[in-house]
Amino acid sequence: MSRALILLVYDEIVGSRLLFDRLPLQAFDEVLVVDGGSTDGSVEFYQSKGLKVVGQEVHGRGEAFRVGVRNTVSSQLVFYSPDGNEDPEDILKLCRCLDEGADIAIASRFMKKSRNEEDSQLLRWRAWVNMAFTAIANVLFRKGRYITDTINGFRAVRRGVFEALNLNECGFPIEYQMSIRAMKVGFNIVEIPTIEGDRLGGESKCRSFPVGMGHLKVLWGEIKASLKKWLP
Ligand SMILES: Nc1nc2c(ncn2[C@@H]2O[C@H](COP(=O)(O)OP(=O)(O)OP(=O)(O)O)[C@@H](O)[C@H]2O)c(=O)[nH]1
Ligand SMILES: [Mg+2]
Repeated sequence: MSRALILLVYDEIVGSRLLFDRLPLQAFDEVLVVDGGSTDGSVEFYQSKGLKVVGQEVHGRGEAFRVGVRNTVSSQLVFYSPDGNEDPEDILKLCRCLDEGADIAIASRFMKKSRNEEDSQLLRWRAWVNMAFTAIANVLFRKGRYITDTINGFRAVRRGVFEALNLNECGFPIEYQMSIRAMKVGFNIVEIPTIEGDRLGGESKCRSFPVGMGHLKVLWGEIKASLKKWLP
């Protein structure tokens, strides 16, 4: 089974430098960097390491997923964001889940033995909103086991599964759209617990309010699509 590691990068020079040596590059047939328009030296950094970097004609993290898939050929795809949130140790664990039959393997921030970025805070708004979106997706669309983190983008996916889902979201909610559509079809989604680290440097591209609204829009779109199928 061939494997592609797809790095999603938009001005992540600090995390990229600190994490690079911990990436298990030798275990992959292809490594591709999808750049969202970095101006902080991230592109030059990866090029200096001999990696292929492709840019985006259309903006957005969702589009970056599609660009990554279009520019690789391997049957297993792992999406990794080098900003500090994602533990490189989990990369091969996700691949192993696919080896063992999973269609999608998600690094969950909300399982036993997991940690999410906000766990040390009293008010964990982002985590709560994430869990609420996940609960709604499970109630409405789940066919198999309960998925604890439908939103984390740190995941591995079979190429055929990614292509079959026909994802059209351009921004952050692509992960939610992927999870919901996979739940609807009944694809085998497996999760592993992950310890979410803090951002190592640079700035978040995820603005909570518009991204939250984007998730609502994706959810509504998926409900409407299901209603159209069920209603005469
Ligand atoms: N290629 C590409 N990468 C992106 C784009 N937007 C965000 N990213 C990357 O996607 C990853 C996740 O983005 P973040 O801004 O960290 O979002 P987040 O993890 O929800 O927010 P934090 O909690 O602040 O880390 C990072 O590695 C970003 O560099 C984009 O438009 N294109
Ligand atoms: Mg992040």
